[in-house]
Amino acid sequence: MIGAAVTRREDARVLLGQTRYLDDLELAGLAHVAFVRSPHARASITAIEAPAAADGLLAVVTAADLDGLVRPFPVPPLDGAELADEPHPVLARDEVRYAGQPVAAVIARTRALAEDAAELVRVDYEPRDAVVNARDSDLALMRWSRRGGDIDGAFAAARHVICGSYSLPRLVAAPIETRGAIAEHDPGRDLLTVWCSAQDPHRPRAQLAHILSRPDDGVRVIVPDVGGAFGSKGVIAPEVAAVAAAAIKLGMPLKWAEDRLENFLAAYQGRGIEGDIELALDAGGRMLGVRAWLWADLGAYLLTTTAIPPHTAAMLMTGCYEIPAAQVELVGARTHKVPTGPYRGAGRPDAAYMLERLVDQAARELGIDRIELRRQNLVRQFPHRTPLGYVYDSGDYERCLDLAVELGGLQAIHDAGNADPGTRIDAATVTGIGVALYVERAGGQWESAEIELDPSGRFVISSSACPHGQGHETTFAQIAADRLGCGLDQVVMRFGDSATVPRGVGTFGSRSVAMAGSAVVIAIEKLVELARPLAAHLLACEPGPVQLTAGAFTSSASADAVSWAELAGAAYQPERLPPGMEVGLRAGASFHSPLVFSSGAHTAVVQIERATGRLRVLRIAAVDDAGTVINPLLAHGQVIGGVVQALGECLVEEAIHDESGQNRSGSFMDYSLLTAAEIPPILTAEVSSPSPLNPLGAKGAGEGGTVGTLPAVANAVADALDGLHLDPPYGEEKLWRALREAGL
Ligand code: MCN
Repeated sequence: MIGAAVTRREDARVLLGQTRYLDDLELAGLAHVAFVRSPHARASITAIEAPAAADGLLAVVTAADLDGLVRPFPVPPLDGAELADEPHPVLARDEVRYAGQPVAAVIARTRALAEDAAELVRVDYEPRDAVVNARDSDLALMRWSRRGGDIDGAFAAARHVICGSYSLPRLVAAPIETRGAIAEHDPGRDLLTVWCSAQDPHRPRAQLAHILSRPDDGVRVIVPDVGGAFGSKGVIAPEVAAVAAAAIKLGMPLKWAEDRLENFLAAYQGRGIEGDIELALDAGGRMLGVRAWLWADLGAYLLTTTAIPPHTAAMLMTGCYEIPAAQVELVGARTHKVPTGPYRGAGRPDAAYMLERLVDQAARELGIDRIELRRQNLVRQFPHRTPLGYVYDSGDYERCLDLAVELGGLQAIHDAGNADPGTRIDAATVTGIGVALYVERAGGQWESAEIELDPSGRFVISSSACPHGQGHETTFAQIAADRLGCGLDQVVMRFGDSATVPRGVGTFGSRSVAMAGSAVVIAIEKLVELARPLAAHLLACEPGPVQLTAGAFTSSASADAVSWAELAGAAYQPERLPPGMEVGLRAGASFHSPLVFSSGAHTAVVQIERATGRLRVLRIAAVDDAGTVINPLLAHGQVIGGVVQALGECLVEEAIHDESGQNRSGSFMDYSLLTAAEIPPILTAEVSSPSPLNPLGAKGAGEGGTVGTLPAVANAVADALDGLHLDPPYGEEKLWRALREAGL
């Protein structure tokens, strides 16, 4: 089953409309919450006055009402980073720091009445000037720096030093299902239950336990079906914490289901980073060292994971190259905008974009072919410790590069004598080709799984990972069926309820298959060990030579075989058990490992219309290495989804705040996503360098598409513009002006 292109078991439910998302859930006596939000990016609050009464109004809850009940968001330490004591508050109290920040929760019998009543809440603000650009901010929420190898020596010895400045705008994750939660407090058991549209139950539970100063088992989080997250539901919304606290305080179950405008305004955003970066090379083009100064626009406060993407970007600054020395200085600036956090790729595209643009510039300035310059400097020996301290477990970067060049038809363009962009101009268009490689940090930390053979002979597996579109219900069942030798339909997967699934970390960072999938493997190994004595007993032989082969237990000492179904029949009948064996067959395991590193090479061919500046991506070739792939069909879907998100980032996506901190891209009228009609042919191929760090050999596939395509397209655009650098998104006006600047 491992490596089989099985179609998703969950799709029938999705297609028949049988899924149940947060807003589909109802509870008896449920009241509804709407939020009063700050209209200003920066202001002092001098007074908040609730209406005396309004139709259906039940309560107005402000920060003062939650005194003693809530603390700000937890912000864990991060790898030597200096983090300011500026955690996101649940509700704003004396000041607001971004437009859209929740100030008061208004509770009414229906959502519509709550929204009407919210308009009657009077908040007096004293507005102040907002800081919107990271480099203008003199307030840091985060500082981190590291140097490794002889960086001064590298730059002193360099024959060439190539410099570049790059910038990526903020993006919105835009999942189809927006955020939301239902909270109910049972005072008898002092149990808070929160149904939450989240990536997993564990992190929301830990965040709520911290914010509400409750023990872990005083909070139960249930994740229903989730309509996408793309990183944006790893940290609970401050609104969810407010809903939970208000449900406890008021003693009534509450629901908040966010609308699209709120999601644009107040859901944490992704990217938003700029950098100056320098590459030192010797006369022959060998890379000696890299130095980077990064400014991340972290927004107004630290959420639990705000500091992680820029840290990941900083750590990946040597990419897939054998660069002996590196130095990175990172400032996470405070601006008066909604905070940032992980968005698909979460720092990896940022690093790949800056480094791969710079490598292209180096190739140009040194007069070396850009594919050759890359090939010459690739990491070839694994494990490889980067000067910044990551240890790459496995990979075949050269194979990825060769395949991507071949798949993208770049060789043919070269062979046709069209390598020089000058020869690719015709009356109507200019054409560019781009190549980029990437390394993707994946896996790490730990996950767990529990498996039970139930009396009917089905395997019920509870996993600490939690799907929100990836297809774990199929993938994890494949892993189990493979190891158990059973059919897929004999495996039942359970996810997403902190009261019934084992503890774990969560679904993010392309880590579920490598970590939680490996936990399933180990739990199965334990189950098989527990089953062997029972099988031996039923075979009337010694357990020693009993083995599981093709779904049945056999022994050299017996001609018979015992199936899992027979074991299930016996395991719950004490009189059929060998002496000392417990009733039932169940096992649990956790798995931990260091990070694993996926990788890949993408190429892009683009054409810019000279009269209009319109960019057409003609094709993308994506070659990705996720180690052992469990389900090539689903992994391919992940790559395609990621590539399309990256194309959106290249072509149209940009979250814009004006100079007063107002969100100017607050709806789908102003923030565009690509539609299927705008997607070029995406050619994919796979390289497989199994990871030595887990029993599956698996690495991550969930983000690679977003990481490789951005720099490939950016390099292709620069190639078309005869080397002129532009940051995305590549809108028509920007390209039209650039064509004129480049004399094209
Ligand atoms: N897979 C595989 N073999 C591997 C690795 C992955 O077959 N060696 C396939 C499996 O089908 C698996 C899927 O790819 O279910 C993703 O696995 P993995 O790379 O382990 O990533 P996670 O399951 O941890 O998912 C997280 C990742 C991230 S970080 C974002 S962001 C993202 C993504 O998944 N958000 C998504 N893909 C998404 N897809 C959907 N539909 N919706 C989102 O919100």
